[in-house]
Amino acid sequence: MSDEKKVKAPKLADPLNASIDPATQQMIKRAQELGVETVFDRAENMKPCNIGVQGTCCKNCSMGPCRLPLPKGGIEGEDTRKGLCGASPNTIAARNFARMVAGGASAHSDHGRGVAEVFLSVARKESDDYCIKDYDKLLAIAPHFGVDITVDVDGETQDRDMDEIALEVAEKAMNEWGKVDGECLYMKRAPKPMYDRWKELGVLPRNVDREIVEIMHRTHIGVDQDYKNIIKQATRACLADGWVGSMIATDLQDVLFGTPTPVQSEVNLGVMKADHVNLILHGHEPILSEMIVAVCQSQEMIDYALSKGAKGIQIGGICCTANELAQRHGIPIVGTFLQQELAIITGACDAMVVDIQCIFQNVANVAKCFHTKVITTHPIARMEQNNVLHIEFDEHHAKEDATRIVKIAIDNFQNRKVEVMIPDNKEPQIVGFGVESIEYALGGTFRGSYYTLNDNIINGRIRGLAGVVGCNNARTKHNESHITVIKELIKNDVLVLTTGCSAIAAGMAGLLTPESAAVHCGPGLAEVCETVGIPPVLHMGSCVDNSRILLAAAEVVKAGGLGKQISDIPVAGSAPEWMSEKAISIGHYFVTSGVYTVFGVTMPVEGAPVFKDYLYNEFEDIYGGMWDCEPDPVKHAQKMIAHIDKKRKELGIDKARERVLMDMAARQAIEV
Ligand code: NFS
Repeated sequence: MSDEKKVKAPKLADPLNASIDPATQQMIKRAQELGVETVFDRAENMKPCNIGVQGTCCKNCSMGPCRLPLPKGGIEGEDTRKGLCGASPNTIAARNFARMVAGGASAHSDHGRGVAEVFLSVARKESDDYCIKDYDKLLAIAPHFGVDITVDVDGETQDRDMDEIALEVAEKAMNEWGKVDGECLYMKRAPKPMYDRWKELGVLPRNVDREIVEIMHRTHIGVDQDYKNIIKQATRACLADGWVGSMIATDLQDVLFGTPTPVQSEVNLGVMKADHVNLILHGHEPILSEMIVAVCQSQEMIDYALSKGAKGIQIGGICCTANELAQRHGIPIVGTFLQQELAIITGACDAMVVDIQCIFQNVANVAKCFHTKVITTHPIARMEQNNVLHIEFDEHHAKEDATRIVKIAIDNFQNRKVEVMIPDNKEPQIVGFGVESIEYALGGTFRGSYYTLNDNIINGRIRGLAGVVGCNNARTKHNESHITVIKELIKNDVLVLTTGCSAIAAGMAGLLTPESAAVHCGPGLAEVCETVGIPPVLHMGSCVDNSRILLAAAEVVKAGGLGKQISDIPVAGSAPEWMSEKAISIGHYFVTSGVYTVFGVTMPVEGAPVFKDYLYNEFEDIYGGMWDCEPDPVKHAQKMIAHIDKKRKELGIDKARERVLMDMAARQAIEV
């Protein structure tokens, strides 16, 4: 036998099994024809570690990694598994879970801090490139920071100077990451009984950074060894994410760039244009991308693009940057997390500009096979490959940086070397719903109230609400679970609120249009959507905008008739194809805010059944919400519907009650 080892050719993904989306299937095939590897192929060749999947691999010190898989057939009698230090499977799984929360909460919250820093520099008038676009929103959020919006002048109440308000809000907001005393101010935006419960349980966050640091400390070897106590800290940190870091990110982005209102847009790879400069913005923060949009719309840049032979500049977004730009400007969305490599494989991506989070390092390798310039822009997110340009973005010279980047994209238009192939597929969509616009859609300027929504829930036209959010995961068929879960929900009259890549998936499947209601919804939801003119699936923005879903739920409570806290209302959460630590943090703040939340794929708790039972069952008595996992998307949706029905029953609205217009005879019959 020869010494030469036989090297097996890597397996290739079957495009039809990899995604339900024809454009994605077409581009996977195209990549394979060109010999360019994508995540779909890699998923065929690297299988996940079974022990890590169970959540019971501990690598928090170098005596390990200690691996504690669940024995085949489960545990009979006492569970004697332990790591070298004696850590139990519950401790290990809880530590790993808490560290995922820390990772996710830090990502959202550091994004929030970045936005707050830009807002502070605007309030201090250090930057001319940005300004406050939404003063109403500034006035709406100021009281939550304890900032007065009026002043008393000689016994008369007068409006306070806007610049003063902005500066004080900016300083107070920044303080939430590291203040010494007290608790995070935004926690009081939750319904009071929930706030009181958090206080009683001792999980109100003190400041964002501290809660994340404390997770890292507690999960170091030899510190916290009680899974319930570890999870208590994870709860504090995730609440600091959802109700503070993410919520401040959303609010200040709205103040700076405008609060979204429903706007028409398009989605999928087909939004790219062969005869235009295609500039793709990928990542999360809208700070840079907002400026790039403004620069691209300038006549100077349009003329420059024309001078290079292009017919114009097509901007497109990927991941949450896409959602941010779509909801404020109607900028088309190119695709989800799993389509990032495919956008380059079209051969028409002249520049892919990235900032932070969810960016595959492999986009740089794919770009080597094409003319695409990959440009990193954030000091904390660089790439090692030498074909990547780094242009560090700074809000103090934002316009200059953005102009440089746009010019690079335009100059690169003439360098295309591989035949361009852009799929035809794109769908129209309405995006940009939020707390304010739902209220407006349901009641108009003067009658705007969540009571119309509540009324439709009480009378049974709308069975309940669902937040379907989160990522794609190459371990599952791209978009299949998102779409199956959402269709099952709306078929059963559940109104869906969506964010992140799930929202993009919904758009790609044509579910973000009012017309889709007649095709896919049960009769009650279809009637409401038709009357009001809204889609049955409401695009609420990016993943930090899950804070909008929390606030919408709080508004439903406030409007009355559906209980006193979020856990009372018929609502459920879902992340059918989750993959990121951010998703775990979001799931945990949904749960601990009172929402029954089902994840797809797998959950890293299977190796620790006692810990799993704590999260999946015992939690309901503590927070009103609990975790669950169901990879089968139909069963997944059915579990959510069963929970919604349980809540309807508890509220006594399980039998549909129509408001009947009574004539005199009917009234007299009652009075008798
Ligand atoms: Ni959310 Fe947005 Fe998508 Fe998942 Fe990534 S883009 S912050 S983490 S993959 S939904």
